[in-house]
Amino acid sequence: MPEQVSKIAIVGAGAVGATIAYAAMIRGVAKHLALYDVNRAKVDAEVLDLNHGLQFVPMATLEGSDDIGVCAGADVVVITAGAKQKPGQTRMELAGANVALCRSLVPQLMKVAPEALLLVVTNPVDVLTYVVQQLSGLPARRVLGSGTVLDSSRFRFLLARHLNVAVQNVHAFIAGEHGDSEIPLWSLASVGGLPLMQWSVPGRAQLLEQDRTRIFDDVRNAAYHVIRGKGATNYAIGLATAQILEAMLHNEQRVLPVSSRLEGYLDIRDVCMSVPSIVNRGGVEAALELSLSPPEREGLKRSADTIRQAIRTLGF
Ligand code: 6V0
Repeated sequence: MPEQVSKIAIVGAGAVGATIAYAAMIRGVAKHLALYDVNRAKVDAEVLDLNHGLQFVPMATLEGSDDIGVCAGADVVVITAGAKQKPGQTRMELAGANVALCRSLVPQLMKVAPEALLLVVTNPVDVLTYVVQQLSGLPARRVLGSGTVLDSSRFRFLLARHLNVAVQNVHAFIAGEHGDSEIPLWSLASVGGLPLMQWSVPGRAQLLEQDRTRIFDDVRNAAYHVIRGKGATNYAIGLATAQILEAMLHNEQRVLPVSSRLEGYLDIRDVCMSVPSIVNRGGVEAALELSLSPPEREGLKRSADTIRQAIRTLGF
């Protein structure tokens, strides 16, 4: 069987775009990587630096340009271009500028890479996933956002550290907006098959209500802390995005809390946000209908309302 050759194009070679390229390259996600950025000096420098490391990773080629034509033939286009949060700024405050960017970017992308799946990372990611889907005219399943994949990994890290168990054995999701209205799905969280709400292991820390409050606050405020210290978040989102890309390009059928358009999910419609969903070569195949607790259902609905209101304010 001929080897399947795949290409990822990344729009925006800033802190996030360059780190996604680095993570994808190390994991050997695709044979070809392309970076596109309006800042020629920046994209050239990032690609040169990454190319100098090719000897140490699985075989791949890497190119960059300030010409969008470099994205031609991509299987997946990752959108990371645009304004980012300044210290203290919320993700929603970026909406106006980044929607304007998408209005000019998406029609150009549809010309050069009409077959691609689109993966939105730029914030506010749920609003932009909806906007990009509308502007592209693509079926909903072909446009997804990185959503709360990052928030869920922050959640799992903090739980694992508190309980002193491996992060790989903690299964827990943050759902809803990738932002201030997100919610933790405590009722479904588990460690090695043990529901987290029943956690009690001799010699280990308990998970009291005040611990849960503190852990979720730390998840929700994580980006604010990192941005205050270093001006951007890049490593974890780079790895999270590389995993989403793998799920797509390698047809993994992986369950990830990506952002996608919901139409009738637990009575939520006409919005993009994150719930655990099956991701494969076609994009988002299905959002899993979970049996949530009443407060979790209410929380998800409120989060959907927040995102939908922002979408309407922007004229979509
Ligand atoms: P950055 O380092 O300022 O990079 C942005 C890049 O976009 C710059 O290199 C610009 O030159 C480039 N750019 C601007 N306009 C265009 C255009 N029209 N076409 C091509 N390139 C363009 O920002 P950073 O990389 O830190 O963040 C990028 C976006 O990702 C921001 O909106 C962040 O808020 C968002 N993030 C989203 C996360 C998530 O979990 N979804 C996580 C972290 C950051």
